[in-house]
Amino acid sequence: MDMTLRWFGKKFDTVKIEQIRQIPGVTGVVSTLYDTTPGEVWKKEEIRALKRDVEDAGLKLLGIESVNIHDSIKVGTPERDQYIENYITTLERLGEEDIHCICYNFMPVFDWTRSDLARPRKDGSTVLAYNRDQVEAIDPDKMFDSMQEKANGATLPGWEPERMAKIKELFEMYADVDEEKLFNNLKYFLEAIRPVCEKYDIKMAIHPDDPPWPVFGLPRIMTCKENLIRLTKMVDAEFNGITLCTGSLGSNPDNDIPDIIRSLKGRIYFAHVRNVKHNYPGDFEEAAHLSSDGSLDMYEIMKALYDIGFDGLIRPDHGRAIWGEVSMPGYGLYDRALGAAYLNGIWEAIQKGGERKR
Ligand code: DNO
Repeated sequence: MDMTLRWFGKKFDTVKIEQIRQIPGVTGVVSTLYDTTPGEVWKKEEIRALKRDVEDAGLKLLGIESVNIHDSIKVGTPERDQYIENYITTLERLGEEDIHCICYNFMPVFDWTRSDLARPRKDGSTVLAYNRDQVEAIDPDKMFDSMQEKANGATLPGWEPERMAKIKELFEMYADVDEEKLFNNLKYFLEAIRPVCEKYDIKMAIHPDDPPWPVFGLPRIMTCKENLIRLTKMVDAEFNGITLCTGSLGSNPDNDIPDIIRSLKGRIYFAHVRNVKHNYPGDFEEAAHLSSDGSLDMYEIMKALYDIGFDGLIRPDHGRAIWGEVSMPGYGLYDRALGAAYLNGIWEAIQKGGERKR
């Protein structure tokens, strides 16, 4: 597997690519053209410039997180074919630059959602947190402002201000979209992009919905083992796989992550590995990566990945804000670096483990 970090590019990230280079065991990054909006065709020169920035620091651009999907594709409006064409052109250009793993999501309107981007913990750090009652008390029209005002001045991934400015229209677009429609529209999209993915050996790795339940009455489908398996079967081809995000799936205690990993053997191309702490039903907060700091068993998760022969990209995920760092919430350097080192340590121990000599 390749240990990576998510990097938002020179213009947008508080973390420097040279700093990422110094995290032991991290060989590459996943990045994106952060100032594009969903639906846009990515420019070749911009893809190359991003690649150069990464390679100049001695790292590899191993994947894209994300190429976001235009809402008309998710809703299935007549304009979707044009937007799918645009997406295909972007994939072609990425394929030509030797990029083979694309993370995307199919969440209506809002990407990852939290009630709090800086909930204090006992150790003095702050973390992203979710409280169902608090989220439900927010007027959906105000959700963007509520996230943005806590974002340390950063634009949050998946919360493009241009889209959010049209929030009412967005909600109207999705008025008659239920889970089945969303699944059908996802299938339509995947079938359309299949040839380009197969031509360039691009693996599409859908990100689970975060949190994995409906928010503001909007349907969410990438939520559990059954639905992830349904995705891989409905377009049963190698290119169609998943990003195994332990924190997103793991915020629902009913999801057994090691079991999900084993059930999706061969179709996991990217793993986001982080811990999450369940406080009580409807309330969770993020934690340090360490097993004992949260509710997930990180050893069992890494062991399941090891056992299925996982050889894709992996990255630590959201970190706590520690040591006074101010960054895009969840995406500082320090705690993610600790996470990468910890996950690499678990992996090495599993690899070398074997039978104990007596
Ligand atoms: C949040 C991220 C998501 C993720 C997208 C994938 O921190 O996990 O924004 O990158 O949903 O498309």
